[in-house]
Amino acid sequence: MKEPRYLVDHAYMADPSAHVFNDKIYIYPSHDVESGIPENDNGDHFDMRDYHVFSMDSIDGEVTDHGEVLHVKDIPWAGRQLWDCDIACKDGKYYLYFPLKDQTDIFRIGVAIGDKPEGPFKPLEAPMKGSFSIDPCLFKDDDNTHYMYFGGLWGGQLQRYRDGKAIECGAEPEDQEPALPPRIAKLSDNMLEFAEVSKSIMILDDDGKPLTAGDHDRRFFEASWMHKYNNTYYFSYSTGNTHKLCYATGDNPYGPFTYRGVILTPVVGWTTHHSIIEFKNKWYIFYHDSVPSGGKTWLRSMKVIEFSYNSDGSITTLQGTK
Ligand code: FUB
Repeated sequence: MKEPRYLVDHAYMADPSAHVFNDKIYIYPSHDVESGIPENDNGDHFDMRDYHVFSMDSIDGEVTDHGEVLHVKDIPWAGRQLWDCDIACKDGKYYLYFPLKDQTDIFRIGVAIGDKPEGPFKPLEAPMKGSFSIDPCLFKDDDNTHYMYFGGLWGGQLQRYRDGKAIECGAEPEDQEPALPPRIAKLSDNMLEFAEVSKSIMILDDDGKPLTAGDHDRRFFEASWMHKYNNTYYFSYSTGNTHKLCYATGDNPYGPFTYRGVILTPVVGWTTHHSIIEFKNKWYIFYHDSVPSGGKTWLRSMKVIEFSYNSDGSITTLQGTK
């Protein structure tokens, strides 16, 4: 696969979280809609109300839309805005993790359970204790331990917390201070709670110093993803207001991770967001852009492209659509 492929044209779908279950690719995107809410830095225009699941048997084959699998009206603690979700499978059950504002407009992360990868999913009564912010990414390590990475700045509210605790007045650190880190927590055996208080993920430069808050070209903003290649842990993420997908590598799920470079240059649209899978011995990045909607940043379309590693484990930079 040399050229990127848009996956569906009947709906706007963003933030695709791809996984392989039962030899098929399943995709869990955000479902973008025309909300009519003016665009702002808080992301109010991303007023999504449900999730669909998609599947494909081969990377260039037909994409099946399994329809609506969870709606905001069925989530007991819901306020508004279903943003980027992700999934994990354990003992034949599928756990869909989703960020949603509660009735006080605070983002929390909820869980919904299904019997099949294509859903439907039944939400729990309350969000996960200790969860906050957005963009959950689920990673199963080789020892079968599940971890959740999460966090996102600005509309994602990560700046309202320090060391996992809410602060009185949310703000980003000064430019020369360490950037606000994403979070990680091991999941409990039943997959419904954190097994530990979430921890910071440190992203370091080549000198071993934390990337600073003013380093907008490299610091973490949102859209965590974790994958493993040749026994190395690859933490990838969006730089938000500089619109890049970057990656950093480490030797364990908690890091620290050393910044390695850009995976994808900016796409059309403000946000950039991705997932990475290996399927039939090839590696793919799923992502989105706003080309089909004519550049409307809140109406995004999901795509896939193959990528490769260099002999030193670095990833060849892909070009976005800008
Ligand atoms: O889709 C809403 C938000 O936009 C996601 O949660 C962010 O990662 C960004 O893609």
